[in-house]
Amino acid sequence: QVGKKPLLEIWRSTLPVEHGFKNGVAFARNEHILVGQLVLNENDYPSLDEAAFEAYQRILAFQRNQGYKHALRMWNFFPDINVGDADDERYRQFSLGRARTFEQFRHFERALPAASAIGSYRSGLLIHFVAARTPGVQIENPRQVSAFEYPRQYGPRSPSFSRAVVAGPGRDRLFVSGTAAIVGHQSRHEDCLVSQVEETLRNWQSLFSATHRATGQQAGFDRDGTYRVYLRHARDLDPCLAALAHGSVPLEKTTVLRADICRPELLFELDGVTALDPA
Ligand code: 3EB
Repeated sequence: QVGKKPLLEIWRSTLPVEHGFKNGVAFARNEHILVGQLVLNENDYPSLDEAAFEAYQRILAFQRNQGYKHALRMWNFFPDINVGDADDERYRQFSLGRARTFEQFRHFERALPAASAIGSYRSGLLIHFVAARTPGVQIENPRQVSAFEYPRQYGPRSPSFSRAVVAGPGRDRLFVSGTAAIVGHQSRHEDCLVSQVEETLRNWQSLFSATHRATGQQAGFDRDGTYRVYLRHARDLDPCLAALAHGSVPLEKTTVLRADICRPELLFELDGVTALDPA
């Protein structure tokens, strides 16, 4: 954690909010969006693949039933994300189950939410989500192969997420997925934290440009946004913060978490939500 802030993010709505707990999902909603969380006990399922499949079945059904059928953003947390060899790695098993749910929908690659997949300390598969009544605008990164088109070497199914999503109806928010030092589909700068941060910030700038091309709206590291760093090694904190400040990331709006990331060689990942000027 940077400075003395509490480890807390508060999402405020200017519209009336209702909240509740239904079908295992804790949620809050206003007239445009639904936010929620689901926790599954992995021991109730034969595998993480099955747990992820079930979690996504339940979340997507919940969103539809509530009338917010457009999934915009998912955060996925589970322990031991890098444990297991090759296709048995837990991240790849999670990706398999998640993809088996999304694959049931036609043209699902064009409507995937932005996402992050992060190693946690606590047991259980924890998923946070944002869904909306109106569709988002998918943004892909020309510097990176789309995750849903990653080649077979990264697992039995490609990861089901978009690089970023512009949220409707006002197109006033950009949800940026967990973004790391990947160019094309390959990890870069395996043993250099600072170079990974710099490569990641180039990916963000490329996403900001792609957003401008898609919507005509300016996007950037604005101070109304919130940002989250996932850092594999606590010892990298100081050089990480220096590289972020050099890249104009607003540190006072950034939460830093010590966490494992979905490829073992990645040391750093950044996700966030930025404000967009009205269209
Ligand atoms: C990557 O770009 C890095 O599986 O939901 C980033 C964001 C990553 C989301 C996910 C994975 C996910 O492939 C890993």
